[in-house]
Amino acid sequence: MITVGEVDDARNGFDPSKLLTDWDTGSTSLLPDGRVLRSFEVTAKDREIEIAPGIMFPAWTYNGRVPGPSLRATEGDRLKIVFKNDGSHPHSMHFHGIHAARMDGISGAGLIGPGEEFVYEFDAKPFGCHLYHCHALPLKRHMHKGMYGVFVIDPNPTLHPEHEAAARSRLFGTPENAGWQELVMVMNAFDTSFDGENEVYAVNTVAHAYVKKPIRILRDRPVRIYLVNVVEFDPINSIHLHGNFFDYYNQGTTLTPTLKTVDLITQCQAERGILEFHFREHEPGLYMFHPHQSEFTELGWMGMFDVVEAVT
Ligand SMILES: [Cu+2]
Repeated sequence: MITVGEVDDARNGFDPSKLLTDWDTGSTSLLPDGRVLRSFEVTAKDREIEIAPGIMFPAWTYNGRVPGPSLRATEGDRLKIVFKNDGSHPHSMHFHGIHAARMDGISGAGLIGPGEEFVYEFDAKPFGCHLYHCHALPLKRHMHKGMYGVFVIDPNPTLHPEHEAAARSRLFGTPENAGWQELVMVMNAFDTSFDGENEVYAVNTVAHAYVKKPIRILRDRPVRIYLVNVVEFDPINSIHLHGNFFDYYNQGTTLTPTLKTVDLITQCQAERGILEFHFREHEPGLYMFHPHQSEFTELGWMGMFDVVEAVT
């Protein structure tokens, strides 16, 4: 039931197993008022990518990869994103966040032509699991060509004294955060025949990548997934975890779960959230995850966690 053959990760320039944990935290400096200025560089490029063995897709990318870089900041940072368009079409970066109209990534506000550059600047808020995507028209075409990525804003624990431990566990770079196994999963799909229907579905682009190379999970450490749905042409997507239940934080903007003890959540287009679970009481083995739209599963969106004892 899974794809036959191998995708050439080296030719693609990205490896789905590495995309799971590959965060771009930018470069930081201090502003005169003591705040952190966090700067990112993102370039739009045309790139043909292999989405299933032997199936090439003419993608439009951010930084040459699909999904684009997983941008990660801390609540209250001043963000500066230098966006260059080396592609063949007009593009932008539209952030799901709080910002001025002139930073919105629509026409007249950071939608730029080939060869141009724009700098988006705004404050990192609210904390949560967000996304960015191109907002050029036709939007569905620009998005589904690969122009999307995860945009996570970690909570600043000092601003959340009532849930400080939860906030610290989310804050990248803290010992509390290092205890978690964090994974980025972008549910995407590809219309390879350009008929307005998807032929290939995945998390992080390559069909069945995590069936062929299961995601290793240490049994004694908790798991946190930043999950975003960017599938075009199908209104609904979902994730179901086998043999286990999880807590869910819708859009990641709260420090207590919005759903407790569920084994499936549904996401419409651009919906996202954070899943938290563990396998402490499980025996080691392969635990499947997939959407409950069975068609998507057979066309590439399915994976496995390989739960193992802690390596000493
Ligand atoms: Cu675009």
